Amino acid sequence: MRIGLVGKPNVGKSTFFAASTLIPVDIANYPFCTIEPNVGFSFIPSRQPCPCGTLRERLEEDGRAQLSDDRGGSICAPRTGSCEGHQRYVPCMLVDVAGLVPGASQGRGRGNAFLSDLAECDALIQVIDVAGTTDIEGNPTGIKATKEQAIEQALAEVEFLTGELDAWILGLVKDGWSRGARRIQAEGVKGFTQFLQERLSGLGATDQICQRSFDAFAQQHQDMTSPWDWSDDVLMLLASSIRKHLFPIFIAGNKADLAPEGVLEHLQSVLPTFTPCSAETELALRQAGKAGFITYVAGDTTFNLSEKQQMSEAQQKGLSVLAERVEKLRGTGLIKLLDQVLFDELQRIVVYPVQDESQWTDGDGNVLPDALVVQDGIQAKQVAYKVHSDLGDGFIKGVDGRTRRIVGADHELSDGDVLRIHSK
Ligand SMILES: Nc1nc2c(ncn2[C@@H]2O[C@H](COP(=O)(O)OP(=O)(O)OP(=O)(O)O)[C@@H](O)[C@H]2O)c(=O)[nH]1
Ligand SMILES: [Mg+2]
Repeated sequence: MRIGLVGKPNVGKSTFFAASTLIPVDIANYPFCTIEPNVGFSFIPSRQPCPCGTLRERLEEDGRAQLSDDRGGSICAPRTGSCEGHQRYVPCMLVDVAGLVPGASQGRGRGNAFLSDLAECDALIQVIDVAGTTDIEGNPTGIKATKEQAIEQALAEVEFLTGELDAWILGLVKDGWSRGARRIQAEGVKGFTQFLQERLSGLGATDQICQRSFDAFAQQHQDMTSPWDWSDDVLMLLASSIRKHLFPIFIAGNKADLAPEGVLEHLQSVLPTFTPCSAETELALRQAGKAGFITYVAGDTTFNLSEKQQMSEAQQKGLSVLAERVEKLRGTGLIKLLDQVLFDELQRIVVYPVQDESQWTDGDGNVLPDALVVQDGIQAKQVAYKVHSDLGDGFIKGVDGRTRRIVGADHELSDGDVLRIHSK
């Protein structure tokens, strides 16, 4: 599962990436600063509290254990990510790619190489510049944009990206179209969606995605009698439907800290997936947190100054600017957006496989070491396969860690479930 950060050059994609992953990458105020994609994990707060809270209560009631109050009372041992105050952080892969310029689908800029960087993404976050600081190619404009200019430029960015993606997919579909047309004639819809899947498998298109894309297309274009005569407009309709299903796009309205008055409200009212963001602010807060100047919980709308650290006047001033910004913007938007993409759009839940159903530990006694991010509706046996193929092959039964009930292979898990798997 991965989310791609896309958009024209110089909008703050790498800043978004660095703030979310804390991986240092090149950031600069000129286009094409990033060429090769950056790949890394962001850790996102799970929606349900970590089961280590429930476990702790139980252990305390039993009066058996001396439990530490470090980490806000969390007693789990995450193998990846972290947990603080029973708030578990789960990994989500992000890809920060080179900026996209008009004409990329015809090979401009990084062209097709760029597009293939996106191939395996399940969803895209398009980072746009809501402050109008850059032109469509990412060059700094050097002038202070008006509200109208900023809105116009932001909407042009959104339109141009979907246009490029559509054109790219159209190219792939058109190439070999006579074969596709023949398959509609000979095998009907089934054969045709298979053709699409074969053409687009490199982009991560599944049967289901092709089927859904085709269904949506067919609602707008019912006539299937002579597909070899379909005009480019009709094929574009198909390409666009595929793009919508293959790459759901969310908009990060970045540089919100510099947006002229009224721009954010307007964009929010016309773009359904729009979230105002300030990647630069998030990056500064995370770095200040890491250096011990503040305590900042990613996604929060405030932070606290640390009493321990001595600060210079300049540092204090910098932090008060940041405080004003996060208060005004009500958070930096990054975690809010990632949460929405991961849990709402991609419908992921978090489940905790364990080996000991009462202690919720693995074989080495680690408490709740793994928090798996999986598709909602996943069944017990599928979870076993996620842990290890042997565990899936030899699946006998599961035990729900909370209720201690035995569950079968097709038992559907819920967000925050603990599952013990018995296997041959
Ligand atoms: N004011 C403000 N500036 C930002 C924000 N995010 C990024 N920037 C600045 O925007 C410029 C470009 O940032 P990058 O992250 O390198 O942009 P990019 O989209 O990765 O650019 P390319 O790799 O060239 O495509 C840098 O000068 C950043 O400091 C923000 O939230 N607010
Ligand atoms: Mg970059």
